[in-house]
Amino acid sequence: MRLMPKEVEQFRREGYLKIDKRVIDDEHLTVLREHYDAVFAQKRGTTGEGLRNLAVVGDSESSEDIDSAEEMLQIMEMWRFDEEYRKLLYHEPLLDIAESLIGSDIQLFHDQALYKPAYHGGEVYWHQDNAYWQCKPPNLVSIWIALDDADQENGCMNVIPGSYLEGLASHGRAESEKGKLPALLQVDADVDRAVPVPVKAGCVMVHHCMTLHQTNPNRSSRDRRALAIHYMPSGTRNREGEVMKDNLLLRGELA
Ligand SMILES: O=C(O)CCC(=O)C(=O)O
Repeated sequence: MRLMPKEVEQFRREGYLKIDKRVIDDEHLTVLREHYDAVFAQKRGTTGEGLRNLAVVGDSESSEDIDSAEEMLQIMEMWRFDEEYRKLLYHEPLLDIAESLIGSDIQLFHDQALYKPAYHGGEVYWHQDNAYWQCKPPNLVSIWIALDDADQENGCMNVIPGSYLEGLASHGRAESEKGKLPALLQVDADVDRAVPVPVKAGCVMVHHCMTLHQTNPNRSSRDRRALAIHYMPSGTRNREGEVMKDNLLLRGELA
């Protein structure tokens, strides 16, 4: 599923791309949803083993503080907990999309399940991913996979087209009307330039690690389950300046 030249051009211009062609078929989607729910159910019974609520307000993000009134749930490294998600890292259509944008030597930076439950799904504030990651060079791309239809009612992605060309903005701790959110960063964004990116279940959107993006709370009656896979060109350095040679090689060769 290599991207067409015009899609690559659009990504280079805007720093994101919505792909309406199905990347995950219905049967695969059913399996992924079942396994997603099973991992979340299993993690809910534990503390400190991968599940975080990014909507927690306070000074610490420990799981004891989980405020179930608002939930922006995250499981980092989903592939380590479930074989279906490990296999998904090697799903050819996803790697073809990544290869069209970052070349043929592709490593996993990490993946994350991002779950906004119906009625009380929390917000993710305007940010650039590389404000968290500080990777060098900042050439990573993320494929955000919708496991449910994601739209403006249940918290689809909003992006600022072209923002990835404008450099890294200075981020601070996110703050809601209830207080500071220790797990999230936030930056001022020119919301007049924002565009929503609704994505149907089984389809994806791709964004550059310098693209400004955000998702709204989910007050609808529909869950919004998603998985983001963050890909890096082999040879990328972490915030300490070290080449991340131990990260999984998904396609091609190590630099
Ligand atoms: O899924 C969300 O609500 C936020 C996703 C996000 O910020 C990301 O994939 O970088």
